[in-house]
Amino acid sequence: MIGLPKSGKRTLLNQISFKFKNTQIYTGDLITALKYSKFNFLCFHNINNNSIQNHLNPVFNKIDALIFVVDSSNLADIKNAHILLQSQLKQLNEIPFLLIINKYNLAQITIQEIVIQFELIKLRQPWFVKTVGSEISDTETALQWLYDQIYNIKK
Ligand SMILES: Nc1nc2c(ncn2[C@@H]2O[C@H](COP(=O)(O)OP(=O)(O)OP(=O)(O)O)[C@@H](O)[C@H]2O)c(=O)[nH]1
Ligand SMILES: [Mg+2]
Repeated sequence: MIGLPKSGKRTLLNQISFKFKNTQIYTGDLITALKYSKFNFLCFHNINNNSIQNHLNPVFNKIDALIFVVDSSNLADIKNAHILLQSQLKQLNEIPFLLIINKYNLAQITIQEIVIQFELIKLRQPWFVKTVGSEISDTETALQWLYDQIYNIKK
């Protein structure tokens, strides 16, 4: 999981670990690691232009999917979010991609506009979009989709 600062990554992780009673196995300034059913969940809190691969320690030596969090209440950040997303997707193989549109209760942009602006139609890998608001959000369907994608690929 990556996203610009203040996109809401940490809040989302806390909600996920609370709701699904998953264990945060490590949390720090740079990364949070979470055990979510059969896959490990890694959040990079301060990713910039460096490749995710460069941040990986030997325990997490392969990335199976990418979750990108974007703050829909902050129009000024949308362009930078797209740039970050593109630079990261370029460095990863065609892994399943989940876009979480955060703070959708305060959105300044619609889901359709983000899909167009982020050029998701052009992606070659499977992708899925989920909007979340300030309440404990229903991330379950999106995470289940991700799990199914990873599982299918590994079968
Ligand atoms: N309205 C609203 N605010 C949110 C939501 N999620 C997060 N926030 C707020 O957005 C701000 C940034 O959230 P963080 O969870 O710290 O996001 P972050 O900076 O991406 O997390 P890290 O970079 O991992 O530390 C905080 O003030 C949160 O309270 C949401 O769904 N709705
Ligand atoms: Mg932060």
